[in-house]
Amino acid sequence: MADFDNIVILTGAGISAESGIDTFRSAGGLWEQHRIEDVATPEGFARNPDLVLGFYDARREALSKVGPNPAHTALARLEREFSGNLLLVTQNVDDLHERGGCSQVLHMHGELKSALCTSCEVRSPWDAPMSQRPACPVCQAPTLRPDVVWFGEMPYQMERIYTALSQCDLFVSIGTSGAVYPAAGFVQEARGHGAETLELNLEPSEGSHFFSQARYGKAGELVPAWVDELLKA
Ligand code: BJW
Repeated sequence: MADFDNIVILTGAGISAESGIDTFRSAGGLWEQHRIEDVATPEGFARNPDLVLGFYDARREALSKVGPNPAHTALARLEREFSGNLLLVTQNVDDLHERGGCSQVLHMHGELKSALCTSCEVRSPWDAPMSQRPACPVCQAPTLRPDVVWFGEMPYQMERIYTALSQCDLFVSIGTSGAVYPAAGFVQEARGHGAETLELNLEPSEGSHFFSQARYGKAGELVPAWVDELLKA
């Protein structure tokens, strides 16, 4: 594998699948069990906050019962040992990258273990249920919501991500279906700036034809092998 100085990695639900976390769009995935409009839009939250808070409480609780897999720990090794610039962007709201040893993770769709107060708009670390309407630790209003990015909302830190995409010489997408924008457009953005592009996924994503290289299989096998190759180059 060639030498690279600036790498951007995008991860999706597929990287956490082998840890036991449901993906969204696979058979039996979260969107077969729940309607997107009900649980992943601001309108759904306004209509039925109990349903939405319960959905995220259950996922936060489930997260405490699983751990990182070899794909997460391999990326942590890359973060430690790669001598160039690396930006790890995840669409995932779980904390498995961090628990796998990564210290710099950009959660563009927010985090399960964070609360956003709709009154004072402050984000606070959060590891408890929200269904009982706890008080915001900053303004005390009982107006916390999950600090996640729903459809129609702006993902976090887009400026920083697009700057990194414009400067990277390698863009790698791991375990994402390419069904959700703006993340699905990152490959074209990086390619447009001359980067090499690599997809690591169980199967071709919706945008697979935009990648210059692809490897298909389980993230827990593909990612450690790719990190090995990159660090040996
Ligand atoms: C494995 C594996 C294994 C399995 N190993 N791999 C029309 C056209 C274009 C865009 C739009 C449009 N209409 C509306 C939009 C915009 C909209 C959008 O994209 N809609 C689409 C449905 C078309 N997007 C938005 O609204 C976003 N905001 C926005 O656009 O703001 C305006 C803006 C403008 C300009 C610049 C910037 C912004 C917000 C999107 C928010 C998405 N939120 C969610 C929920 C977050 C909280 C939560 O977790 O509940 O984010 S939806 C859900 O999908 C979640 C995920 O992060 C996201 C992506 O899913 P992901 O990770 O790809 O999972 P899956 O399940 O789809 O795929 C898993 C993959 O893994 C599969 O490929 C498997 O094969 C693979 N896999 N096992 C390796 N073991």
